Amino acid sequence: MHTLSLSHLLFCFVLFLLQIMEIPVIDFSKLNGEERAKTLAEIAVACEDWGFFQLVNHGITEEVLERVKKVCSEHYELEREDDFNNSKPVKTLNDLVEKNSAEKLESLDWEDVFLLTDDNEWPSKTPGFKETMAKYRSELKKLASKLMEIMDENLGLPKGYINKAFNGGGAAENAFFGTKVSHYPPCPHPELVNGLRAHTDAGGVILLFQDDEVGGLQVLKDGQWIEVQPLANAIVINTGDQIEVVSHGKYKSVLHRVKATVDGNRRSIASFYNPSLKATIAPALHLIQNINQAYPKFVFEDYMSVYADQKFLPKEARFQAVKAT
Ligand SMILES: O=C(O)CCC(=O)C(=O)O
Ligand SMILES: [Fe+2]
Repeated sequence: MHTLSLSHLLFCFVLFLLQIMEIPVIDFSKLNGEERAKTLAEIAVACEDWGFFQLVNHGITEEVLERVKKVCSEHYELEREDDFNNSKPVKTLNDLVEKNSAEKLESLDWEDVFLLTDDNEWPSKTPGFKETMAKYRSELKKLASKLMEIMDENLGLPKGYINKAFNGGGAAENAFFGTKVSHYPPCPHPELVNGLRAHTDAGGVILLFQDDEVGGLQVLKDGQWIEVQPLANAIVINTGDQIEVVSHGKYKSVLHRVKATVDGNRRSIASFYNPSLKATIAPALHLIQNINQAYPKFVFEDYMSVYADQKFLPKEARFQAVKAT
Protein backbone atom coordinates (compact mmCIF):
# COMPACT_ATOMS: atom_id res chain seq x y z
CA MET A 1 0.00 0.00 0.00
CA HIS A 2 2.76 2.34 1.05
CA THR A 3 4.81 1.75 -2.14
CA LEU A 4 1.73 2.08 -4.26
CA SER A 5 0.92 5.53 -2.95
CA LEU A 6 4.56 6.61 -3.32
CA SER A 7 4.69 5.58 -6.96
CA HIS A 8 1.31 7.19 -7.45
CA LEU A 9 2.67 10.43 -6.00
CA LEU A 10 5.70 10.25 -8.25
CA PHE A 11 3.50 9.64 -11.26
CA CYS A 12 1.37 12.69 -10.41
CA PHE A 13 4.48 14.79 -9.95
CA VAL A 14 5.84 13.80 -13.38
CA LEU A 15 2.45 14.56 -14.92
CA PHE A 16 2.47 17.93 -13.20
CA LEU A 17 5.97 18.70 -14.51
CA LEU A 18 4.99 17.70 -18.02
CA GLN A 19 1.95 19.89 -17.81
CA ILE A 20 3.77 22.99 -16.65
CA MET A 21 6.28 22.50 -19.42
CA GLU A 22 3.63 22.75 -22.12
CA ILE A 23 3.29 26.05 -23.87
CA PRO A 24 0.24 27.97 -22.60
CA VAL A 25 -3.15 27.38 -24.22
CA ILE A 26 -5.43 30.41 -24.06
CA ASP A 27 -9.17 30.60 -24.74
CA PHE A 28 -9.47 33.77 -26.80
CA SER A 29 -13.28 33.92 -26.56
CA LYS A 30 -12.95 34.67 -22.82
CA LEU A 31 -11.61 38.11 -23.69
CA ASN A 32 -15.15 39.25 -24.36
CA GLY A 33 -16.71 38.23 -21.09
CA GLU A 34 -16.35 38.30 -17.34
CA GLU A 35 -12.95 36.65 -17.58
CA ARG A 36 -11.38 39.42 -19.65
CA ALA A 37 -8.93 40.56 -16.98
CA LYS A 38 -7.81 36.99 -16.25
CA THR A 39 -7.35 36.27 -19.96
CA LEU A 40 -5.36 39.45 -20.51
CA ALA A 41 -3.14 38.42 -17.62
CA GLU A 42 -2.67 34.93 -19.10
CA ILE A 43 -1.60 36.47 -22.40
CA ALA A 44 0.79 38.81 -20.59
CA VAL A 45 2.44 35.89 -18.79
CA ALA A 46 2.64 33.89 -22.02
CA CYS A 47 4.32 36.81 -23.80
CA GLU A 48 6.74 37.51 -20.97
CA ASP A 49 7.68 33.99 -19.94
CA TRP A 50 7.26 31.95 -23.10
CA GLY A 51 7.17 34.07 -26.24
CA PHE A 52 4.86 31.34 -27.58
CA PHE A 53 1.26 30.38 -26.84
CA GLN A 54 -1.66 28.60 -28.47
CA LEU A 55 -5.02 30.27 -29.05
CA VAL A 56 -8.24 28.28 -29.07
CA ASN A 57 -11.70 29.76 -29.81
CA HIS A 58 -9.92 32.45 -31.79
CA GLY A 59 -12.93 33.12 -34.03
CA ILE A 60 -11.63 31.55 -37.25
CA THR A 61 -14.21 28.96 -38.16
CA GLU A 62 -13.49 25.27 -38.38
CA GLU A 63 -14.94 25.31 -41.86
CA VAL A 64 -12.28 27.78 -43.06
CA LEU A 65 -9.51 25.88 -41.28
CA GLU A 66 -10.57 22.55 -42.76
CA ARG A 67 -10.51 24.08 -46.23
CA VAL A 68 -7.05 25.55 -45.60
CA LYS A 69 -5.69 22.13 -44.62
CA LYS A 70 -7.24 20.54 -47.67
CA VAL A 71 -6.05 23.02 -50.29
CA CYS A 72 -2.53 23.24 -48.87
CA SER A 73 -2.09 19.46 -48.81
CA GLU A 74 -3.56 19.08 -52.27
CA HIS A 75 -1.39 21.87 -53.58
CA TYR A 76 1.72 20.18 -52.19
CA GLU A 77 0.90 16.87 -53.85
CA LEU A 78 -0.12 18.45 -57.13
CA GLU A 79 2.39 21.21 -57.58
CA ARG A 80 5.36 20.79 -55.23
CA GLU A 81 6.16 17.23 -54.27
CA ASP A 82 8.05 16.37 -57.45
CA ASP A 83 10.21 19.47 -57.13
CA PHE A 84 10.95 18.69 -53.51
CA ASN A 85 12.09 15.20 -54.45
CA ASN A 86 14.62 16.79 -56.80
CA SER A 87 15.60 19.59 -54.45
CA LYS A 88 19.00 20.41 -53.00
CA PRO A 89 18.31 19.01 -49.50
CA VAL A 90 17.21 15.67 -50.94
CA LYS A 91 20.20 15.41 -53.27
CA THR A 92 22.67 16.52 -50.62
CA LEU A 93 21.34 14.03 -48.09
CA ASN A 94 21.44 11.22 -50.67
CA ASP A 95 25.09 12.05 -51.44
CA LEU A 96 25.91 12.07 -47.77
CA VAL A 97 24.33 8.68 -47.19
CA GLU A 98 26.08 7.22 -50.24
CA LYS A 99 29.38 8.40 -48.84
CA ASN A 100 28.48 6.82 -45.52
CA SER A 101 29.05 10.14 -43.83
CA ALA A 102 27.49 10.77 -40.43
CA GLU A 103 28.16 14.47 -40.52
CA LYS A 104 25.00 16.50 -39.90
CA LEU A 105 23.94 19.00 -42.57
CA GLU A 106 24.09 22.31 -40.77
CA SER A 107 23.28 24.64 -43.64
CA LEU A 108 20.14 23.08 -45.10
CA ASP A 109 16.56 22.60 -44.00
CA TRP A 110 14.35 19.64 -44.91
CA GLU A 111 11.47 21.92 -45.82
CA ASP A 112 9.35 22.85 -48.82
CA VAL A 113 8.31 26.51 -48.71
CA PHE A 114 6.43 29.07 -50.68
CA LEU A 115 5.22 32.51 -49.74
CA LEU A 116 1.89 34.26 -50.26
CA THR A 117 1.75 38.06 -50.04
CA ASP A 118 -0.63 40.71 -51.31
CA ASP A 119 1.55 41.24 -54.36
CA ASN A 120 3.15 38.01 -55.56
CA GLU A 121 1.88 35.39 -57.94
CA TRP A 122 -0.12 32.63 -56.27
CA PRO A 123 -0.40 29.00 -57.34
CA SER A 124 -3.36 28.54 -59.64
CA LYS A 125 -3.70 24.85 -60.50
CA THR A 126 -5.15 23.60 -57.22
CA PRO A 127 -8.94 24.07 -57.14
CA GLY A 128 -10.07 26.48 -54.43
CA PHE A 129 -6.54 27.38 -53.32
CA LYS A 130 -6.63 31.11 -54.04
CA GLU A 131 -10.10 31.82 -52.63
CA THR A 132 -9.47 29.78 -49.51
CA MET A 133 -6.08 31.27 -48.73
CA ALA A 134 -7.28 34.83 -49.43
CA LYS A 135 -10.15 34.34 -46.97
CA TYR A 136 -7.84 32.75 -44.39
CA ARG A 137 -5.30 35.56 -44.69
CA SER A 138 -7.90 38.28 -44.25
CA GLU A 139 -9.20 36.59 -41.08
CA LEU A 140 -5.72 36.08 -39.73
CA LYS A 141 -4.72 39.66 -40.36
CA LYS A 142 -7.64 40.79 -38.20
CA LEU A 143 -6.52 38.40 -35.47
CA ALA A 144 -2.99 39.83 -35.68
CA SER A 145 -4.37 43.35 -35.19
CA LYS A 146 -6.36 42.25 -32.15
CA LEU A 147 -3.29 40.62 -30.67
CA MET A 148 -1.21 43.73 -31.17
CA GLU A 149 -3.86 45.80 -29.36
CA ILE A 150 -3.80 43.32 -26.50
CA MET A 151 -0.03 43.66 -26.33
CA ASP A 152 -0.41 47.47 -26.29
CA GLU A 153 -2.78 47.16 -23.37
CA ASN A 154 -0.67 44.65 -21.46
CA LEU A 155 2.47 46.73 -21.99
CA GLY A 156 0.74 49.95 -20.92
CA LEU A 157 1.14 51.50 -24.39
CA PRO A 158 -1.50 53.67 -26.05
CA LYS A 159 -4.00 51.63 -28.09
CA GLY A 160 -2.71 51.11 -31.63
CA TYR A 161 0.90 51.87 -30.68
CA ILE A 162 2.52 48.73 -32.10
CA ASN A 163 0.50 48.78 -35.29
CA LYS A 164 1.36 52.43 -35.82
CA ALA A 165 5.04 51.73 -35.24
CA PHE A 166 4.90 48.94 -37.85
CA ASN A 167 3.10 51.16 -40.38
CA GLY A 168 5.51 54.06 -39.92
CA GLY A 169 6.98 55.85 -42.91
CA GLY A 170 3.87 57.49 -44.37
CA ALA A 171 0.48 56.53 -45.76
CA ALA A 172 1.85 54.30 -48.51
CA GLU A 173 4.11 52.41 -46.12
CA ASN A 174 1.93 49.57 -44.98
CA ALA A 175 3.00 46.89 -42.60
CA PHE A 176 3.85 43.59 -44.30
CA PHE A 177 1.61 40.56 -44.00
CA GLY A 178 3.04 37.38 -45.48
CA THR A 179 1.98 33.74 -45.29
CA LYS A 180 4.58 31.02 -45.57
CA VAL A 181 3.16 27.62 -46.48
CA SER A 182 5.56 24.84 -45.50
CA HIS A 183 5.73 21.09 -45.65
CA TYR A 184 8.29 18.94 -43.88
CA PRO A 185 8.17 15.71 -45.89
CA PRO A 186 9.22 12.38 -44.42
CA CYS A 187 12.99 12.25 -44.06
CA PRO A 188 14.94 8.95 -44.22
CA HIS A 189 17.69 10.32 -41.94
CA PRO A 190 16.30 12.86 -39.48
CA GLU A 191 19.52 12.58 -37.46
CA LEU A 192 21.43 14.18 -40.35
CA VAL A 193 19.30 17.24 -41.10
CA ASN A 194 16.87 19.65 -39.39
CA GLY A 195 13.37 20.35 -40.61
CA LEU A 196 14.16 23.98 -39.92
CA ARG A 197 17.24 25.14 -38.03
CA ALA A 198 16.89 27.02 -34.73
CA HIS A 199 16.16 30.72 -35.12
CA THR A 200 14.11 33.58 -33.77
CA ASP A 201 11.70 35.29 -36.15
CA ALA A 202 12.74 38.67 -37.52
CA GLY A 203 9.39 40.42 -37.56
CA GLY A 204 6.44 41.24 -35.33
CA VAL A 205 3.64 38.82 -34.57
CA ILE A 206 3.61 35.32 -36.06
CA LEU A 207 0.43 33.25 -36.30
CA LEU A 208 1.04 29.60 -37.06
CA PHE A 209 -1.45 26.97 -38.08
CA GLN A 210 0.44 23.75 -37.55
CA ASP A 211 -0.37 20.16 -38.44
CA ASP A 212 -2.97 18.46 -36.21
CA GLU A 213 -1.03 15.24 -36.02
CA VAL A 214 2.59 15.45 -37.06
CA GLY A 215 4.60 17.32 -34.42
CA GLY A 216 8.15 18.58 -34.66
CA LEU A 217 8.09 22.26 -33.66
CA GLN A 218 10.13 22.87 -30.53
CA VAL A 219 10.72 25.98 -28.45
CA LEU A 220 13.73 26.66 -26.23
CA LYS A 221 12.57 27.32 -22.68
CA ASP A 222 15.04 27.61 -19.78
CA GLY A 223 17.65 25.67 -21.73
CA GLN A 224 15.28 22.84 -22.71
CA TRP A 225 13.59 22.13 -26.04
CA ILE A 226 9.85 21.87 -25.45
CA GLU A 227 7.48 20.43 -28.05
CA VAL A 228 4.67 22.70 -29.24
CA GLN A 229 1.98 20.08 -28.74
CA PRO A 230 -0.26 19.68 -31.83
CA LEU A 231 -3.74 20.87 -30.89
CA ALA A 232 -6.46 20.60 -33.52
CA ASN A 233 -7.42 23.93 -35.06
CA ALA A 234 -5.47 26.04 -32.57
CA ILE A 235 -3.39 28.96 -33.79
CA VAL A 236 0.11 29.18 -32.31
CA ILE A 237 1.25 32.74 -31.64
CA ASN A 238 4.82 33.91 -31.18
CA THR A 239 6.59 37.23 -31.14
CA GLY A 240 9.57 38.20 -33.27
CA ASP A 241 12.64 40.38 -32.82
CA GLN A 242 10.74 43.64 -33.54
CA ILE A 243 8.29 43.10 -30.69
CA GLU A 244 11.30 42.47 -28.47
CA VAL A 245 12.76 45.84 -29.50
CA VAL A 246 9.50 47.82 -29.22
CA SER A 247 8.72 46.25 -25.82
CA HIS A 248 12.28 46.99 -24.70
CA GLY A 249 12.98 43.37 -23.96
CA LYS A 250 9.80 42.69 -22.01
CA TYR A 251 8.59 40.28 -24.72
CA LYS A 252 11.60 38.32 -25.93
CA SER A 253 11.66 36.55 -29.27
CA VAL A 254 12.34 32.90 -28.54
CA LEU A 255 14.47 30.32 -30.33
CA HIS A 256 12.52 27.59 -32.06
CA ARG A 257 13.25 24.81 -34.54
CA VAL A 258 11.49 22.04 -36.44
CA LYS A 259 12.75 18.47 -36.20
CA ALA A 260 12.72 16.33 -39.31
CA THR A 261 10.81 13.05 -38.90
CA VAL A 262 10.87 9.67 -40.59
CA ASP A 263 7.17 9.52 -41.25
CA GLY A 264 4.40 12.01 -41.76
CA ASN A 265 4.46 15.06 -43.99
CA ARG A 266 4.08 17.94 -41.54
CA ARG A 267 2.12 20.90 -42.85
CA SER A 268 2.56 24.32 -41.28
CA ILE A 269 1.25 27.68 -42.35
CA ALA A 270 3.00 30.63 -40.72
CA SER A 271 1.68 34.17 -41.19
CA PHE A 272 3.92 37.07 -40.32
CA TYR A 273 2.72 40.56 -39.40
CA ASN A 274 5.90 42.61 -39.83
CA PRO A 275 6.82 46.29 -39.99
CA SER A 276 6.93 48.02 -43.33
CA LEU A 277 10.50 48.01 -44.67
CA LYS A 278 10.65 51.81 -44.25
CA ALA A 279 9.40 51.80 -40.64
CA THR A 280 11.77 53.03 -37.96
CA ILE A 281 11.80 50.60 -35.07
CA ALA A 282 12.87 51.60 -31.57
CA PRO A 283 11.96 50.76 -27.98
CA ALA A 284 8.74 52.53 -26.91
CA LEU A 285 9.76 55.54 -24.84
CA HIS A 286 7.10 54.61 -22.27
CA LEU A 287 9.03 51.43 -21.52
CA ILE A 288 12.59 52.64 -21.32
CA GLN A 289 13.61 52.72 -17.72
CA ASN A 290 17.19 53.76 -18.01
CA ILE A 291 18.86 55.93 -20.53
CA ASN A 292 21.52 53.37 -21.48
CA GLN A 293 19.02 51.47 -23.49
CA ALA A 294 20.00 48.01 -24.59
CA TYR A 295 18.08 48.05 -27.87
CA PRO A 296 18.95 50.05 -30.97
CA LYS A 297 16.83 52.26 -33.20
CA PHE A 298 16.95 51.33 -36.88
CA VAL A 299 15.03 51.15 -40.14
CA PHE A 300 13.45 47.70 -40.53
CA GLU A 301 14.91 47.31 -44.03
CA ASP A 302 18.42 47.49 -42.55
CA TYR A 303 17.51 44.86 -39.98
CA MET A 304 16.25 42.56 -42.72
CA SER A 305 19.48 42.79 -44.68
CA VAL A 306 21.39 41.71 -41.58
CA TYR A 307 18.83 38.96 -40.90
CA ALA A 308 19.16 37.60 -44.43
CA ASP A 309 22.75 36.57 -43.60
CA GLN A 310 22.37 35.93 -39.89
CA LYS A 311 18.98 34.27 -39.43
CA PHE A 312 20.50 31.22 -37.77
CA LEU A 313 22.93 33.17 -35.58
CA PRO A 314 22.18 34.76 -32.19
CA LYS A 315 19.92 37.82 -32.44
CA GLU A 316 22.21 39.87 -30.16
CA ALA A 317 24.72 40.13 -33.01
CA ARG A 318 21.95 41.40 -35.30
CA PHE A 319 20.93 44.09 -32.83
CA GLN A 320 24.59 45.04 -32.54
CA ALA A 321 25.02 45.17 -36.32
CA VAL A 322 22.07 47.51 -36.91
CA LYS A 323 23.22 49.72 -34.06
CA ALA A 324 26.38 50.32 -36.00
CA THR A 325 24.63 51.24 -39.30
O1 LIG B 1 6.87 25.29 -39.41
C1 LIG B 1 6.86 25.66 -38.25
O2 LIG B 1 6.22 25.10 -37.39
C2 LIG B 1 7.67 26.85 -37.85
C3 LIG B 1 8.12 27.67 -38.99
C4 LIG B 1 8.98 28.79 -38.54
O3 LIG B 1 9.46 28.83 -37.45
C5 LIG B 1 9.29 29.87 -39.47
O4 LIG B 1 8.90 29.78 -40.63
O5 LIG B 1 9.88 30.86 -39.04
FE1 LIG C 1 10.16 30.82 -37.04
